[in-house]
Amino acid sequence: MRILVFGGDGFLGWPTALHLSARGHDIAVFDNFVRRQYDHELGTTSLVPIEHLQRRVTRWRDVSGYTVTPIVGDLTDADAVERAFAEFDPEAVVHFAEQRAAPYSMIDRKHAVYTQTNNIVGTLNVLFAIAEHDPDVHLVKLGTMGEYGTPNIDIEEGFIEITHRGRTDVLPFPKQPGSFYHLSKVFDSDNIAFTCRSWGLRATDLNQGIVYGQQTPETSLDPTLATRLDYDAVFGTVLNRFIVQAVVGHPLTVYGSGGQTRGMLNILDTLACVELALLNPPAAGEYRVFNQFTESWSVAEMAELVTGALPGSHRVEHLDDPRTEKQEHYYRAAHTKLLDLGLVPHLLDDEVIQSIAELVEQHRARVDLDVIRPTVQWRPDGRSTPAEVVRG
Ligand code: NAD
Ligand code: USQ
Repeated sequence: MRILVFGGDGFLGWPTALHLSARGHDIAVFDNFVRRQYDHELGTTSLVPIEHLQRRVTRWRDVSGYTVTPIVGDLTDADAVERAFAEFDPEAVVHFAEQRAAPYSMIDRKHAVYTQTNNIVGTLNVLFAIAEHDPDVHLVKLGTMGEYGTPNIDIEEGFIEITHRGRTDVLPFPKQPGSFYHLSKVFDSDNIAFTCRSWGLRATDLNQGIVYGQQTPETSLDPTLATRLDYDAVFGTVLNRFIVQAVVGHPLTVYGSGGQTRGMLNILDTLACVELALLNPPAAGEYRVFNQFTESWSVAEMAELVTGALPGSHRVEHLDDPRTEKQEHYYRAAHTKLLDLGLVPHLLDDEVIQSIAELVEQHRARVDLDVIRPTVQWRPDGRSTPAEVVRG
């Protein structure tokens, strides 16, 4: 299959591109390197050194014999997107190319506007390019479990059957996202569903949970092929952060009580899920949603798991929660559709944590302790989460 990977220079896009290339697909990656610019803006960098895209693709060709075509472009530039479609003529596109950090989107008005403009306009440009170039192209779009928020009922996979005043329909599951970033994904989902309904496009919205890990069989072949690993308070995600903190002897930064529960998955399962979605496309006009995670953990449980798996004594610190989020809440989300397609999950255990910790150990000299504590507050007045929200 000819697959165009938007955001193919990022944490997940690059290893996904290699995974698909190694399986014989014809891959192009499209990226504007803005993720590398956020590092400059925030004064941080990936824990694992990463190479420039040009060096990455050259090394991949040398190591594997396969070609990945790099395309430098900005998704918010419609002409650049159209050119990429015209030149590469994809049969499917995988869209990772968004500003993906909730804290970054909450820094201030400028960052909220940037996040929503970048993400929503970029996705609209992809939808128009598909419609104009070839409506048969399958769009695989990375969404987020955070679109649903934490309702006090079971979360379904995209849709819920509702009976109201004697009439029944299957409707989109209600959305209660917790940041301007998560909101951008909700707007994307509505735009994608609308274009499937009205233009007959075919799309898979992967509502992904929080990814942990960094190494994949392809990126491990050579240091030049490594993907990034973030541990700072803006882009670092909870489990990878806790492992880095434990390795360098920093207290584990649990926000609030730590009862916040989230769907999690290993980076290896991200690759497998995207591949499964591509190999099993929806019908023309179908908008489908898969909840892409393999197990749920609370933040406090993850802290306990990390401290238990790694040698030495570790301290867990409960910080005032900089976010507005429920810390104690019900959480049960369906995630059977990818399992039905054949996903065999890599579950979280001591060994997985120890292998990530080994990698961190190799690069521990690069850890900057100054970027670990959270600085971005959800409320412009800087006050912490109101008690009724914390209780759920
Ligand atoms: P990332 O920031 O490492 O990668 C995104 C890539 O997209 C970057 O290389 C960036 O330069 C590029 N990009 C952003 N805006 C662009 C634009 N306008 N034009 C061209 N390129 C652009 O993020 P990631 O962790 O790899 O996440 C990829 C996708 O998966 C995102 O959509 C994210 O919301 C989603 N996701 C990630 C996680 C996670 O835990 N990392 C969890 C759930 C969902
Ligand atoms: N948290 C801590 N301590 C930390 C870091 C985070 O307690 O040091 C808590 C947060 O308060 C939150 C939870 O851990 O309750 C998850 O935070 P996170 O930063 O790991 O994840 P999140 O902000 O939700 O965003 C990440 C990705 C995003 C993706 C999302 C999937 O950055 O791209 O969409 O995970 S989900 O959470 O399912 O929405």
